[in-house]
Amino acid sequence: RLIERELRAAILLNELDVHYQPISGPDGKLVAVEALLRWQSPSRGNISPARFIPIAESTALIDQLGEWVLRRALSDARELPDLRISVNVSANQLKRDDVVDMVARVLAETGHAPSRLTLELTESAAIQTTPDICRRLQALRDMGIRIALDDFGTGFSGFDYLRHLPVDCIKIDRSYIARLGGSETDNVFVSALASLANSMRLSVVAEGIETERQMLLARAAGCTLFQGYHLAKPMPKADLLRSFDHEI
Ligand code: G
Ligand code: G
Ligand code: NA
Ligand code: MN
Repeated sequence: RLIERELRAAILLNELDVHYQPISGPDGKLVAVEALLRWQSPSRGNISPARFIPIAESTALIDQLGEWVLRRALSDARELPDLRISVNVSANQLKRDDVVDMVARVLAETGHAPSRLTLELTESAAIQTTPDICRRLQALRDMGIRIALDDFGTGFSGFDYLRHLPVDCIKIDRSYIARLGGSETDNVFVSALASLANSMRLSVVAEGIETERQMLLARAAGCTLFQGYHLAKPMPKADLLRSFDHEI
């Protein structure tokens, strides 16, 4: 397919970039950044990962792309203060047995402690809860890496994943956060998800916080970490570095 060929070329031609979106604690203090792929194609303009990731996932290209974004994010992180780095991992990447070695190798190459890294497991395709997948996730956790379930509450079977997959964190999908304050039911959903996660000793990220009111309600509902345009948009590394200068 055309876009698959172009995407292969884009990696070689350096058309891909990584932006970073802050994740904050309840006090607004920055604790982590999420790495988000960006593709600026000279012919097609900006192409969203929502479009090209599924295409990469339907081929082996997702493995190459996944390694590329991890290496870029961890290299960039050498210039950042001591924040955690969240990198998205497609469930498809976990189908390969060498994924654990790949992550260990990139961490060693870039000189980071594994505890600095969170892998966000995304499920544009259903995640298989096979013993092999669980074993790979556990091997990553044993190294000290955190595993987050992304977009929790949407998609295939989040509760099933929570029961079977070894994880440290859920990220409540932004569609739930957007409805906070809408009705009592909407608030109850977020509280229930956060309470379930908290009783499993998992951390809970509220995604897509766009207003101060959503921030207050998400905090009241028991979310422990916060991400969204109200706090900061995804930005190039240079802008992120500049924002630290202002703080000093
Ligand atoms: O940043 P944006 O809203 O455009 O991202 C759209 C989707 O693409 C999100 O679901 C996000 O999780 C996904 N995405 C962004 N970067 C990566 C990446 O490096 N790897 C994978 N697998 N998904 C990504
Ligand atoms: O699927 P995932 O949660 O990884 O998607 C992350 C995407 O969500 C990023 O591409 C980012 O641009 C987008 N995003 C981040 N914060 C907000 C927000 O507050 N509102 C909306 N609508 N999108 C957001
Ligand atoms: Na994500
Ligand atoms: Mn997410």
